[in-house]
Amino acid sequence: MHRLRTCAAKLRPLTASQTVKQLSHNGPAVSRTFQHGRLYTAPVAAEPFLSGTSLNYVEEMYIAWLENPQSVHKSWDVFFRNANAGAAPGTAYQSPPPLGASLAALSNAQAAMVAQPNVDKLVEDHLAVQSLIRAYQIRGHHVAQLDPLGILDADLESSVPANLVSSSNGLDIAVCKERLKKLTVGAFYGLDESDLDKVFHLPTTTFIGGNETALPLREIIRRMEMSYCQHIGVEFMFINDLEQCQWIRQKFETPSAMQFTNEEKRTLLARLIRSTRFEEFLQRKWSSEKRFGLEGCEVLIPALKTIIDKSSESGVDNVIMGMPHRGRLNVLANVIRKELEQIFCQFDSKLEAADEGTGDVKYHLGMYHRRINRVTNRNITLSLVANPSHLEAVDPVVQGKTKAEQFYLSDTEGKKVMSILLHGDAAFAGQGIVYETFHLSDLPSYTTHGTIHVVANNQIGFTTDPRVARSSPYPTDVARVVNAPIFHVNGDDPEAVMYVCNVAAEWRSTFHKDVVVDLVCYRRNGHNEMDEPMFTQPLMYKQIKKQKAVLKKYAEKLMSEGVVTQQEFEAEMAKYDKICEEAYARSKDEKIMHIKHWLDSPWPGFFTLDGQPKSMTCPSTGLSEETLAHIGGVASSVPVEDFTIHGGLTRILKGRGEMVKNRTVDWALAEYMAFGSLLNEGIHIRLSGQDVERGTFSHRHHVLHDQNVDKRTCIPMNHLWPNQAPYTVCNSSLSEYGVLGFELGFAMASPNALVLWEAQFGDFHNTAQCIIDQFISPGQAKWVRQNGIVLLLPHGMEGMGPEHSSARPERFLQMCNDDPDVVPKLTEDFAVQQLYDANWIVVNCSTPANYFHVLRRQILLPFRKPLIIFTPKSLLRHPEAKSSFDVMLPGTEFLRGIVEDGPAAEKPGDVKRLLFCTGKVYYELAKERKSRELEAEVAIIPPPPAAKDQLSPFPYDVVEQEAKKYHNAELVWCQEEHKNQGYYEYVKPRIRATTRRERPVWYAGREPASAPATGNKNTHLQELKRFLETSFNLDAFRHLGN
Ligand SMILES: Cc1ncc(C[n+]2csc(CCOP(=O)(O)OP(=O)(O)O)c2C)c(N)n1
Ligand SMILES: [Mg+2]
Repeated sequence: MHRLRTCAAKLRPLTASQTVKQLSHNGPAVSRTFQHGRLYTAPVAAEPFLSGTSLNYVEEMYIAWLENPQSVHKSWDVFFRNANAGAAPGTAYQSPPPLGASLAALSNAQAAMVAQPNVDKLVEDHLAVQSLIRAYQIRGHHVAQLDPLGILDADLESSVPANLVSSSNGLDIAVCKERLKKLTVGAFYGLDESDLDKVFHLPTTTFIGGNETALPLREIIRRMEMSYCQHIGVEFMFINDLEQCQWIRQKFETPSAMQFTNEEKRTLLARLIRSTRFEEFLQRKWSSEKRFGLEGCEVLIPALKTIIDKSSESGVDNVIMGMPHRGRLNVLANVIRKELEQIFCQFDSKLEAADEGTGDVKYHLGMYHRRINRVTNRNITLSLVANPSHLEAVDPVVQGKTKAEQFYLSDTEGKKVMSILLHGDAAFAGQGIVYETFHLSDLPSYTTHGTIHVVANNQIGFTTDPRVARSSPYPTDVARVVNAPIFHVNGDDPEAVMYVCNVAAEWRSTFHKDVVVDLVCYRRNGHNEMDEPMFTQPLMYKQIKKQKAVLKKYAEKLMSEGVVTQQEFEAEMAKYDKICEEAYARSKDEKIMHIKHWLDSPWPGFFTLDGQPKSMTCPSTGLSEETLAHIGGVASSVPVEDFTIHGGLTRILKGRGEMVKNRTVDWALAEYMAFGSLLNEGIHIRLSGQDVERGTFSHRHHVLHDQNVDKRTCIPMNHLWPNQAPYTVCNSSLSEYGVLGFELGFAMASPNALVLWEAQFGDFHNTAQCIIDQFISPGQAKWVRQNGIVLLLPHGMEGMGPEHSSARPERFLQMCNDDPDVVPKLTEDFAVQQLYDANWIVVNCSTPANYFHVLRRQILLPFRKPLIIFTPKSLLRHPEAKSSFDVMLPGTEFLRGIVEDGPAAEKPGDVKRLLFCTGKVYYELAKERKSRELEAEVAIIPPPPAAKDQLSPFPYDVVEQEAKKYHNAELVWCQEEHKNQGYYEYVKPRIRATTRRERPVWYAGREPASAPATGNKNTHLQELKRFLETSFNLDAFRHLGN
C-alpha cells in the first residue's frame, strides 16, 4: 500500500502552481521576488497575461532585466522599457523581429529566441521549462543510474517520475524523444516534441547554461540529464537556504564541471589498486579468516583519501574518524597508514598479549597517526576511534572527541579539526543513534562544524534486503532532518565518486554543515568471508558473480583514454603486492601484541614513557579556608554589573551566602567548591545533560538569566579566578545515548578535564545503556585507554513512582570487575591500587563534603577511571545534609567508609546490631534510631559527617575493621531499594568474605520486585515503615537462624 502511494506520488507531475509554491518556500527567494514585484508600475501589473503563475516567471525576467537589460530577450527588453515608460495595459508588448539564426548553433542561442506570436503561450512554455528544470533538481536522483549492478534501484523504486525524461541508455536524444512522445501533454508541463528545438530563457536557479542565458529545450534536457541523472544523484532541494542550494546547483550543473587531469586519474587508479590488492592479499594469505572485506566497495579508499586531501587543502590538520567493520582493515592500512605488519600479525593466533585486559578483535581497534599528506604536503593527524560491534554507537563518541580537540585548539569554526563518520546502509537507516547524533550537529555546545558522512551502501545488511530493512527510499534519508545535502553516487564510477567527495569536502569547509556521500555499491562476498550469500540473495549474487571489478573497469577506461598503459598498470600492482609481501615477512617477527600501539587517543605526558601512572598516591582533596570562602562568595553573588536576577534566585543566593558565613555547604555549594577549585588548577570542566544549567531540581543555577534582557546570561563560575580554565555548562538535546556518547568522546581527548554527564533522573541512563556497557565499563580492558567521565545519576526512593526513583545501582555494581570472594591484600597503597585495578568507581555520597571530595579526587588521581555517582534529590534541600568546611580543609579526603562515633562506639562489645547502609537511607535510619532510643544498641555505618560511600571498589579495610570492632553485633545491610535491586547482592558476598564467611549478612529493605518503586504514595510509606521496623527490631532475624 505504502509503495503504491509513493509510486503514485512520484508519477504525479508537479503543476506549475505547485512549483511556484515550492519555490516560494525557499525563504530568501520569496523576499527577493516580492521586493522586486513591488517595483512594477501599475500598467505592467495590469498586463492581461500577468496573472497567476506567470507572474513569478515574469518577475524573474524583470529582475534579470533590471540588473542587465541585455540578459533577457529583446522582446522582453522592449516590453519592460515600454511598461516602465507608462504604456497602457496591452500595449507594452511588441512582437520581436524575426530571428533567422540556426537553433542548433548554441553560441547564438540567446539571439535565437523564437518569436512567439502568442505571449500567453510564451510565458506558459517558459514556466513549463522552469518547472522541468526544477523537477530534475528535485527528483533527478530518482532516475540516476546509481546501482552498479543495475538490478535494484537505490531509492527502492523502479518507476521513473513521469515528468522527467530519462535516457536509461546514456544520452541518446532519440531515446529522449521516444520517451517524450509517450508522455502526455499534462505530464510534461504542456511541452511536446515540437518544443524540443525552441530556445528558452534559463531561470537564475540553474547553471546549466554556463555562459549562455538561453538554450533550446533539447539541450536543456540533455544538460539536466547530465547533471542529475547519470552516476550521481543529488538530493538537496529540501535545504531551506537559497545560497546553499545555488552553491550545489553550480557544482553539479556547470557544464564540464567534472574534469580531472591525467595525474589525478593516475592517483585515483593507484588508490584503487591499493584498496583492491590489499583485500586480495588478505584473502590469499588467510582465506578462512573473517575480515569484513571491502570487495564491491573498493572505491571507499579513494573516496576517503579525496575527502582528506581536499580538507587538508583547506586547512584541516586533524581528522577523527569512526567506522564499522566493513573495510576497516583496509582503511587502517591505506588511509591511516598503519604499518602493514602490525595489521598482518593480528591474524596470527599465537600472538601474545602484552597488555592487561581483554583486548579486542582486529576490526574494532582504534588508531592514531600523524603524517605528511602527500598531496598537500601538510602535516595531518588521523585517528580512528576504537568501537564495539554495536553499529553506529561510535558516532557520538567521535563527535565528542572532535569537539574536544576543537575546543582545546580554540578551533571555534572547525577549520582545523573535523570528523568523518562511515556507515553501513542498513545500520545508518536502522539505528536511532544516527538520528540523535545528527541532532547534535548544530547545537552550539555540541557542533563539530560539519561532519562528512560516508555510507558504504552495499545494498544489503547481513542477509537482509533493503526492501524489508527500511521504510525510507534511501538509507540516508535521516540526514534530511538537518538539511544536509546527500550525494548518491555509483561506486563503480570512481571519477564520479572523487567528484562528489571533493564537493562534500568543499561544502563542509564553506558552510560548516553535515553532508552525506552515499556510495552505492555491492558486497562481492557474504557478510563475512565465511558466509554464503546465495542462500538468501540468489539473483543479486548471480549478478555479482558476473560483475567486473571496479579496478579492472577503471584501468581499462584509463588505458582506452591513453592515460596509463597496461605495463604501467601492472607495474603499479606489482609494486603494492611487493609492499604487502615484505610487510608479511616482517609480521612473522612480531610475537607480541601491544594494544597500546592501537590507541586512538594518546595523552602525552600524563603517564610515564611505558604508560604507567606517575605515582600511586592521591594527594589530599581538601582546600584552604580562603579558597572555600572565595568560591562560596562568587557562588552566592552576581559577578557582573546591571544584571537583574529573579527574586527567587536572590533568595537562593542569599541562602548560599549564609551557609558560607556559617562555614557549611549543601550539595550545590559542595559542587561549586569542587568545580571552582579545579578551574583554578587549570582543569577544564564540562557539565552536560538535560537542564543541567539550572539543575532539574532547581538547586544548581550555574547560568543566571537577566530578567530584563533577552538571552543575557552570566556564568559566575567563569568569574572566579583571573587565569582560570573555562567552565562549560550546557543543556543538551533530549537524548541520553547520543549525549552520553558525546561526553565520553569529549573526555577521551584530554586527561586534564573533568567531563560530567548528568541524567535528568538516574533511570534514564538506560537509554544510553550501549555506551555504558560497550564503552564505559569495559573500555580500558578492550582498548587500553582510560577515561575519567563522571555520570551523575539522581537516585532515591521518594514516592515518585516506578520511574524517577532508581538509577539502578545493581546494574553498575554487577559490572564491577572485582572478585566478590577474594579480599585483596590490604597494603599501604591499597585504596589507590584498588581504584587503579577497578574498571570504574561507583559511589553514593551521603554528605555534600564527600561529593566535593570525590569530584576533586577524580582529577587528583594519577590515572583516570569512569566515576558513577548516585546523586540525591530530596537531600539537596535536607536541613541535615550539610557539611562543615572542617571536613573540606587541607588534609581531608573522600571517605570510603567511616566509623561510628556515637554512643555505640563507646562500648562496641555491647552493640547488638551493626547496620551498613549508603546514601540517603542513612538519614531515615538515624532519625528512627533516635526516636527508638537505640543509639547504644545499633551502630550505623555510615554516621555523619562522613559515610561509607564508596560501593566499588569495595572498602574491605573499613568493613573489616568495623566488623571486628562490633564483634558481637549482627551484620545487617539496610537499603531502601528492593532486595533484588540496589546494593545488597554486591555488598553481601564482600562483607561475608571480609568476615571469612563466619557471620551472616542480614537484609533490611524492600522485598524483591520487578519495578523499582511503587506508584502509590501510601504503599511507599508503608514499605518504608516496614523496613525501618526490620532494621531496629533486634529480633527480626532470630527465627531465620544462623
Ligand atoms: C546494533 C547492532 N545490531 C546488530 C548487529 C549485528 N550486525 C552486524 S553487521 C550487521 C549488518 C550490517 O549491515 P550494514 O550496516 O548494511 O553494513 P554492511 O555489513 O553491509 O557493510 C548486523 C545486523 C550489530 N553489529 N550491531
Ligand atoms: Mg550493507
